[in-house]
Amino acid sequence: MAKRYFHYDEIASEQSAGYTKALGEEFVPGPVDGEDLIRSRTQVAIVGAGPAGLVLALLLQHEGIDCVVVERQTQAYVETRARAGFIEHRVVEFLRQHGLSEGLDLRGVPHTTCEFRHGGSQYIVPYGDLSGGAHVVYPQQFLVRDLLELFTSRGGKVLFSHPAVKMEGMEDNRAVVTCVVQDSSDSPLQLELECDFVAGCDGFHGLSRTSIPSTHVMTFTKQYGIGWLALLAEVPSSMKRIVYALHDSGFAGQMPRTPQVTRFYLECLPGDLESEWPDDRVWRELRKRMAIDGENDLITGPIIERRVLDMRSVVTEPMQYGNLFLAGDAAHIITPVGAKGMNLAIADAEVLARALIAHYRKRDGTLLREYSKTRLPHVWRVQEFSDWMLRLIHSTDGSNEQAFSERLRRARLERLCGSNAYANLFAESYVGR
Ligand code: FAS
Repeated sequence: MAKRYFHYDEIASEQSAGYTKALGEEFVPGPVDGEDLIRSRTQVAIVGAGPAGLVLALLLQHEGIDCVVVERQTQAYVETRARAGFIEHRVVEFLRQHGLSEGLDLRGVPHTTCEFRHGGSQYIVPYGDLSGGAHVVYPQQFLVRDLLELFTSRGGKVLFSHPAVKMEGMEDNRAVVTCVVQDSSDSPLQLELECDFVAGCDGFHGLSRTSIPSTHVMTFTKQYGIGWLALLAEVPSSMKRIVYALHDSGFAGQMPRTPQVTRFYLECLPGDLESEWPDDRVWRELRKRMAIDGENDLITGPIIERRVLDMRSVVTEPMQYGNLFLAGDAAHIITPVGAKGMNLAIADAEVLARALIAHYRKRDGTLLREYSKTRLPHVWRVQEFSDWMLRLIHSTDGSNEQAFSERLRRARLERLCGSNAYANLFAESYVGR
């Protein structure tokens, strides 16, 4: 059974034309020497074209380290999937330092204040002044599009519609990632990507984390018993900053995204159906919960996306197994409360890239061996902040001491707005300094 090695350049360039098209005369779809398999080789196989995978790919590419990104979805899907939008100060600095911030600098909007509303009053926290840092609002899908464009324009290869279905050999330096090549033909081909290292950047529902034997990992989960209705509305933001409204009927939040689209969140019951939240009910609840002295400045319009999210956080330890390294949501998920998910993913990619570069440039594997130990303390610090923030804006914390929790929430808010030390701590964690 002969296996043919094709350089993925050949594969990728043929992908759009579909595998049916001959690669020169010798390649036809279907059985090849009795084997409908393509084998290729790279130094680092990156699974997943989200923020973690693409930042890692660009940093490795810059150092001339060979890598391929395989992505389950199509390019169009990846470039339009709306998720996060708040980029931390530290991450903005990092992207600028590595020449990855052109779009963000051109179209991103800096933010230095946020607002809490409670009992009809508003409290503005000037976290930028307090921390010396700023967030930049730049939708995740825009950043992903920029990173993809940069990576491919510099010759990088992303194989879209290539779901990884198997990972093996990570524990004995013979790592192979097997992907199904989803193309128009009715006999899917398989691509086997041999590599030195696998970067599992395929999100929480990806293959990487589940490819680690359960005896080698511990998973820490926190279920909050709180649901969030995540909304995108085709309206400009009514308030020019992030607003957290703490209302007896539940939390409501407004997160600016673009001049035309705004992200809203509404606390709901976990397991609520999107169909139970038609537009008029959404706007009625948002108006009620965000009102100041009964007044409201909310601009309403069509809801273009709604999705019920279950508030939970999960951390996997360790974030590596042999030559497989997890980054981003593949290793940990966090509630969107503190807008930390994407920022953590990029921070993982930064540290993993540094470790891989040290391995290839200096033949020094120390940083790789220490990768998980290096990342986990930061991951847990951010989880701790997100947990604190969740308890600040919700009176429900899944326990049945509702009234007690409500008093605690009020006390936290009073302290945040009354103590400089508390506000400084909040600002530093919130802006990610
Ligand atoms: P990603 O999930 O972004 O990317 C993983 C990629 O791997 C995907 O493109 C996926 O298609 C691909 N993949 C999966 N399995 C694969 C396989 N077997 N083979 C090949 N490819 C595979 N964070 C915030 O801070 N604020 C928010 O408002 C916010 N909103 C969110 C809303 C939603 C609905 C979700 C799910 C998350 C949200 N997040 C938010 C968190 C989000 O930003 C994530 O933290 C961030 O996308 C993580 O980036 P990655 O780790 O790169 O994973």
